[in-house]
Amino acid sequence: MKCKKCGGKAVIKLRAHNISLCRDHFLEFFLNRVKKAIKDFRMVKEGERILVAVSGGKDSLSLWDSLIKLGYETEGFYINLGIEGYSDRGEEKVRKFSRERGAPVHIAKIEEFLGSTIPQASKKLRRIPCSICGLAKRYIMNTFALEKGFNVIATGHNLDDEAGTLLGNILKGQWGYLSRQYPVLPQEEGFAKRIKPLVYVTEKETNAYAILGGIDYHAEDCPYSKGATSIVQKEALNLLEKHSPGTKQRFLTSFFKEGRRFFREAGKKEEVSPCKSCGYPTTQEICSFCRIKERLSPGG
Ligand code: Q46
Ligand code: ZN
Ligand code: ZN
Repeated sequence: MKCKKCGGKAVIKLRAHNISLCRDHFLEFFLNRVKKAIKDFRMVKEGERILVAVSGGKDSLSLWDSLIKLGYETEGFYINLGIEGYSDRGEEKVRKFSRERGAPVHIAKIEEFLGSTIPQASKKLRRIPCSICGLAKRYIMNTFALEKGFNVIATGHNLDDEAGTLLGNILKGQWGYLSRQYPVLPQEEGFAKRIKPLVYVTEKETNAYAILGGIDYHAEDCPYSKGATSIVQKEALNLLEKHSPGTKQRFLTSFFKEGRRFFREAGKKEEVSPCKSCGYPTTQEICSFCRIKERLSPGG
């Protein structure tokens, strides 16, 4: 197998693009895909500071690495969820990456915001950990970004994640979510802009980028991610992809270009106003984060 660019020894075959590439040309290919996504969706304006949400895993560290290589001004943000062993090992990888690249990272502990770790909160409220975790991460990340003057929050969702979410929303008939599924969500009152620069690269490509690029990432999955429906949806898409390479990319791109607009009506947002307790935008009097925090407090 030879590299299509230089004739050297290829290390990866990309069936969706009908090419094989050597290490160096693959790393270049990956960066070009990230660059193209940023340009196609006009994700970043000149001078904008980017806060990169990092977990220590291959996606978020590959994202941070590529943004640094593409010359963006970035800082990392890690939230330690207090999940025994797993969270501390993730934090270690993030700190190491930050030291090696000379890129600043901010570390937050969820307990400082919520008064409990994710496993404690889940037990006390009898709710699945992910439902509290997702909401709390979004809240903490957003308030931190706005407070510190970051215009943009970047997350490591890749093509497989986005195509899987799209399939899930269609299967569940969540039409309102469909109109808001896009790789860039603009800055709105009380919310920082959110971007997904890995939307054109697959999980396999991101994995290869992390390994070939020498990124020391946290290979463990969160213990609560097991059995998630999203994994089954991704597997279903991989089966289709195997049969017809390029399916995932076509599915997602045609939705962004053509399909999404049909769901605009369903996605009309309810009026938001500042939370009476913390000022965060909410459709209710008190935001969901404050309500969870209240229930977790000693007298709650
Ligand atoms: S939501 Fe759930 Fe993830 Fe939080 S508890 Fe783990 S699996 S980390 S993206
Ligand atoms: Zn080559
Ligand atoms: Zn609030």
